[in-house]
Amino acid sequence: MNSEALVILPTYNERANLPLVVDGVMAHGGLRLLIVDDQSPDGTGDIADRLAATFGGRIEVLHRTGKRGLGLSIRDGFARALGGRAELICQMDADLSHDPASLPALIAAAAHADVTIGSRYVPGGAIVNWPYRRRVLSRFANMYVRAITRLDVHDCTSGFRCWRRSALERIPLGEVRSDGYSFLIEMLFMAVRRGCRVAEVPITFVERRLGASKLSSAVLMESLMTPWRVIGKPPGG
Ligand SMILES: Nc1nc2c(ncn2[C@@H]2O[C@H](COP(=O)(O)OP(=O)(O)OP(=O)(O)O)[C@@H](O)[C@H]2O)c(=O)[nH]1
Ligand SMILES: [Mg+2]
Repeated sequence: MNSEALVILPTYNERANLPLVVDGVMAHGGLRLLIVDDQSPDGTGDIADRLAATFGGRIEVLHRTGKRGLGLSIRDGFARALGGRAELICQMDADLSHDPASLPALIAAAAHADVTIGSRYVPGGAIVNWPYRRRVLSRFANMYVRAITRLDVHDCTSGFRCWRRSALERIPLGEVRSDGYSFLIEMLFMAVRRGCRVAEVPITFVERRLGASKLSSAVLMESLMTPWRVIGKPPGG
């Protein structure tokens, strides 16, 4: 496997999941890990430090302070990664919804794309244990985003991605304003607008079994507005 690949793992209250995800990522020889914790009240940050000590040198932990947020965390992770030597920079959730076993496929596809997406909505992709309303919401979100932004991507809201360093370097990270799903949409739109080639590889997304979701209605509302903002037009305009 590419020895210059780094995986960014944002965490907030994932103490039960983190050791399992870390084991899964570390099972792939060449990979390094950057855990970005937002001062999780459940002590995930301490667990991350212990894991970093166990896997000497392959894991770094970024303890964020200040405003918490998934988008802010991944942005800080990207900035840290670009300051290092990684040629490929992956991002994935730490709640076991994204299977570390899919990382080699993502990384392999990155040979021919600037950003590769682990996709639920290409042949071979699947979702396990999501209630009907979550499936409908996610499908609707993707149709909505595609219709407004004209992005030719089946899963615009997947947070399982692999970026080439050169693609991330093209994006002015300081200008990315949104959080949650909006952050994912905005990053993808900016990348495509700057000429990045997108590939999708099928993944099986599994609903989290441990810990609590941080998905809020504010995050969903923001996602409704973001496609209009990124294309630079008011809704309906
Ligand atoms: N550093 C950091 N990580 C976060 C924050 N919010 C969520 N995360 C992490 O981001 C990943 C995705 O969060 P989830 O709570 O699973 O949100 P989701 O996947 O959109 O929602 P579900 O589908 O319900 O799981 C997980 O690894 C979380 O621990 C945050 O504010 N800061
Ligand atoms: Mg999740």
